[in-house]
Amino acid sequence: MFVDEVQISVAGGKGGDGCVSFRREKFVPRGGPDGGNGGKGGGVIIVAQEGMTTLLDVAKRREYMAQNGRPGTGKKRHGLSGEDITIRVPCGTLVKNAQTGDVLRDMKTHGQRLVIAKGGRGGFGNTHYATPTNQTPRYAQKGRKGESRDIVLELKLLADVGLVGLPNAGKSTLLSRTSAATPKIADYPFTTKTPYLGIVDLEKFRRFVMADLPGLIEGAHKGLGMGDEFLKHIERTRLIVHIVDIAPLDDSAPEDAYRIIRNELSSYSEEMASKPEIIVANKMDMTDSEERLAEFSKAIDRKVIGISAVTGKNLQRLLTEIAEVLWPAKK
Ligand SMILES: Nc1nc2c(ncn2[C@@H]2O[C@H](COP(=O)(O)OP(=O)(O)OP(=O)(O)O)[C@@H](O)[C@H]2O)c(=O)[nH]1
Ligand SMILES: [Mg+2]
Repeated sequence: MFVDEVQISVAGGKGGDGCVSFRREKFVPRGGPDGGNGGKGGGVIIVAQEGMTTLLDVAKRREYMAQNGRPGTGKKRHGLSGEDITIRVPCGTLVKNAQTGDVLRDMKTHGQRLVIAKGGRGGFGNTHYATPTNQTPRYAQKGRKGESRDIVLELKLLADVGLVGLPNAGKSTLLSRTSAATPKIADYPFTTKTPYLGIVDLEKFRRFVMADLPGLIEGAHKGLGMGDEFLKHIERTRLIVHIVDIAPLDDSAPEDAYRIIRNELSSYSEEMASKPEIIVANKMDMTDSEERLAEFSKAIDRKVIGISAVTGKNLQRLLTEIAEVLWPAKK
């Protein structure tokens, strides 16, 4: 499941109180003040983390409270600072003020940090207040409260493009060639077990998220091979890239493979069936592929882009075609 919106409360830890204390030693009847400062409260920090694709982990908790600072103690010992809490979110997560909906930050790049709730300052111990005219201050400062707020995390990393096809068509290979994602690739069907996301960077400011789905089989829409679960994840994509193996080992016809998947998409929902689709013939590095491609295109009476996810052939053209659907030129 992609969890794409979560509301949480965050709070920095309270600062530790300062300490009132006086030196007590043998032979030092009236020792001076020696109360230490309180420690700083921990902060709550949001960090963008590459490779995460859902807010599922974040959603396991409603409240994120950092640790309080420890109070100061005698002998001028300062309290320990409270520990920070780090909330890791996928790159592309918007941090919003839950009350107003204002975007506080777009966590775009890996490692980007946002201190969302500062910890409170620790209070000064009485040592701090000693002056020549008041050598025995009997007060210390309280620790300050940490910041607290309600925020909404919203993941914008929903897939724009969904890759579908029979098992072994080369979906994961294509994703790994066009993004930094590293899905498992192998020469047997059902290698991919769960949807996988990759970010494809085009030119500046243009990037899209592509979801690699596990291979679909006949009956997927009814739940065979968990196909309905997977199809759910591409419900909100704007475009389907349908990959067909142009030279399948069992010599089956590419148009049959194509129709099986089309049938699953339309049985799943009307909406799915009517999504824009780019048809891709993969493994064009295999022998006789040009002839096969021509036959295939003719059989289904649709335009087909021939690529090789392995050699990289025509990948740029495919990405350009995808971009044209996602960012149509204004007339
Ligand atoms: N010759 C050739 N082999 C390819 C090409 N693309 C993928 N393959 C091979 O096809 C096999 C399946 O590739 P995957 O990318 O795992 O296929 P998939 O569609 O993700 O498969 P599932 O996850 O099982 O649905 C692997 O052995 C790949 O190396 C290609 O362009 N040319
Ligand atoms: Mg795969």
